[in-house]
Amino acid sequence: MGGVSGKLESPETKLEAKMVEAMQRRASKGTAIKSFNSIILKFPKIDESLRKCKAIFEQFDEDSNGALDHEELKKCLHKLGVCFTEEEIDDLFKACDVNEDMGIKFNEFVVLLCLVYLLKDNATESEAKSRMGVPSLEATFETLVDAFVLLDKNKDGYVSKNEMVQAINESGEHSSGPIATKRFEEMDWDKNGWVSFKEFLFAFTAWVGIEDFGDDED
Ligand SMILES: [Ca+2]
Ligand SMILES: [Ca+2]
Ligand SMILES: [Ca+2]
Repeated sequence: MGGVSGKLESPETKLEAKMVEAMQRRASKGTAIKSFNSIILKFPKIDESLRKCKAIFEQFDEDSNGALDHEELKKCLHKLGVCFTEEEIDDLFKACDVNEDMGIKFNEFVVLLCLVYLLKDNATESEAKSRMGVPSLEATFETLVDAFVLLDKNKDGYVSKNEMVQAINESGEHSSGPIATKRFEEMDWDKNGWVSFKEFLFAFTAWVGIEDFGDDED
C-alpha cells in the first residue's frame, strides 16, 4: 500500500465517504469470488434475480412513467424495510439519478438498492440477516460486493487500472492488458482514474444486459 504518490483525493460527498468506509469494512472479511471469470459465470443467476427486481420497480412506479420519483422511492425503501433518514434517501437519489432528470430509472434503481445493501452492512447481526426482505436479490448484491472486493486488491475502496489489469491477468486471459484497459475505461465514467463502487455497478448492470429488460412487454 505504501509508496503511492498520486494520492486519491478525498471522496466528494458524504455518501461516497460512507460507501468507501462500508466497502473497506466489507473487504476486511474477504471475498467468496476467486477470479474475474467466475463473476462472468454468475451472470445468468444475476440476470434472473434482476428480473425480480424489475417487478419490484414496476410495483412502486405508481404512475408507470418508467422512473421512481422521490415519493415513490421513499415508499419503496420503506416497504423493503430500509430505515434511512430523509437526508440519506436524498443523497442516494442524487447519487443514482445520473442523468439528473429527477427520476430513478430501472438500472439506477438496481445500483441504488445495491448501495443500500452495502451501507446496511453495519447493521447488527440480527438485523443483517435480511436487510431488505428479498433474499434472492440480496444474494446477487452480495456477489456484486464480492466482485468489487476481488478487484480492489489494496482495499482502499476504489479500483485502479492496475488492479483491473491484475484481476484479468489472474484469470488467465490472453492479451489481458487491452481487455482490462477497455473494461476499466467503460467503468471509469468521470475519467478520474479510479472506479468507485457506484461506477462499477453502473458498468456491471450494462454488462449483464439490464438495458434489454424493459421493452419485452408494455
Ligand atoms: Ca413514477
Ligand atoms: Ca484499490
Ligand atoms: Ca471514477
